[in-house]
Amino acid sequence: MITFVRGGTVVSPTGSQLLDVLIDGESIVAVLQPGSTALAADLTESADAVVDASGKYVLPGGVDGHTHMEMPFGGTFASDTFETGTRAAAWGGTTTIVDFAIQTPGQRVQDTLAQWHEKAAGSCAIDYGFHQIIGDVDSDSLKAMSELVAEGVTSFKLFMAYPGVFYSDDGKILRAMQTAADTGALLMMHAENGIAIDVLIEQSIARGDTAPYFHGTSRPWQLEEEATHRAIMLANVTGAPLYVVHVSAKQALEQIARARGNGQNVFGETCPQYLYLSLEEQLGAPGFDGAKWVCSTPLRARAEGHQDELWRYLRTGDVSTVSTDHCPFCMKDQKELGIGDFSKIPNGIGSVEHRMDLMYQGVVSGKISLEKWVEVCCTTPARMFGMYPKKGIVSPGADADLVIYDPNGHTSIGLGKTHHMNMDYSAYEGFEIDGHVDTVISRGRVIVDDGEYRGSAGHGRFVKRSLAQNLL
Ligand code: DUC
Ligand code: ZN
Ligand code: ZN
Repeated sequence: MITFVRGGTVVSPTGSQLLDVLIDGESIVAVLQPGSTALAADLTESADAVVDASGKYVLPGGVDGHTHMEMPFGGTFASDTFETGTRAAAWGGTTTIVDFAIQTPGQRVQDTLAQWHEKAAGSCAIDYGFHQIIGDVDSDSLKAMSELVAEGVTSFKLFMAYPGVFYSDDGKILRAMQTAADTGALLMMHAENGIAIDVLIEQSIARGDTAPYFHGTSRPWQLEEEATHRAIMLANVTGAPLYVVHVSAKQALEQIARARGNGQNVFGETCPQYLYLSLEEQLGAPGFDGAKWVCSTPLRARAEGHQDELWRYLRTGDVSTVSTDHCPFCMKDQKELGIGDFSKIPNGIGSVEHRMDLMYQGVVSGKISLEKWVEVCCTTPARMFGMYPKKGIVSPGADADLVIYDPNGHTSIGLGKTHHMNMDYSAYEGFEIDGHVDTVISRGRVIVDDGEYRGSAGHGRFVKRSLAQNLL
């Protein structure tokens, strides 16, 4: 099957250019100067399908490097399955996700990865890979880390938060980082001081400060900055490359920027919720409504200026990627578990469907360039997680994962309008986007076509990843 994508502006981190794209089967085989009109006319005649991209952007499919489909957490499960979550991702122009297999104490790492493979296989609309959460660092799990690298699972998340659940102390972190340094794997860190946070939570509840707002105040930025600094120092001692997930505090980013300035392999990830939403407006919503936005790290105070700094660090490159940390829970029966006690609200926000749009709005408002949009949402996540150049670039030899994005289109975000995630609310209700995902192609197959879904569960394949490709 030959598909010819004609007349669009192909966007990459290094520039934007009018180019035609030729797809044969699952791969891009050529990008052509539109000046070659005879050839273009010929291809328009002979191709099995022609996609008219005139006046639109042609992007590499979005790569969301941080999602949690069906994640068991907070006494329930994230409400999107691999089927519903990857379908929603496709609607929003994301063609690859990297989800997290989870090991907790008492489980063999390999068994948990096998469980996640089982959940995802045959269910996904788009391609997917796995990171592995190590919830119990011991000699078996350290050995498993080395084995998993050979299986294409090349990144491992540890937690400095959640004592008694996922938490690793500094000694365990050091050992896991030594293994990461030996194997070349990427060490991902949830950097919040969970021991101190648990004391603040206990004190808050005892005072009667039980509303969702106090989720934010019991996880202050100082405890994100401190943990980020500690993780950087431990990584420095061991030589492990470090990727700090879901950074929300500007002070944590200062730590990351400083380490990068010193030449250390440290990378920051942020998420749309930290760029747009705040402690005052969302977590502080009346009644129990703030529960919709309970996630960790928490939304920060707008008045403290975190958002502007996060956008700035995107421009400077010290925030390397924007992922969603898609971890959806419905209000009914899920978030409601925390009525009267915010600490029982399952932590997470769902937005896998909206990342490309929300970040495009940053282009419209002049916060980032068009090329930076593609860099942080597509190309750098592909390189960070060892999938480049199959993913993350419009180039011959790459998988034909493409998004045709209409800068003259419009997207209204809200429950009854564009929302395909399995959630009974939208974290971005009422957001208006000056652009629209028109067509989405996954490995040569059109899966979203002008408001029509044409994908299928099981089209998505497991991506065996190599080591990070963007180390300093
Ligand atoms: N950290 C995540 O990365 N996702 C969900 C919850 C959390 O704490
Ligand atoms: Zn986390
Ligand atoms: Zn997460």
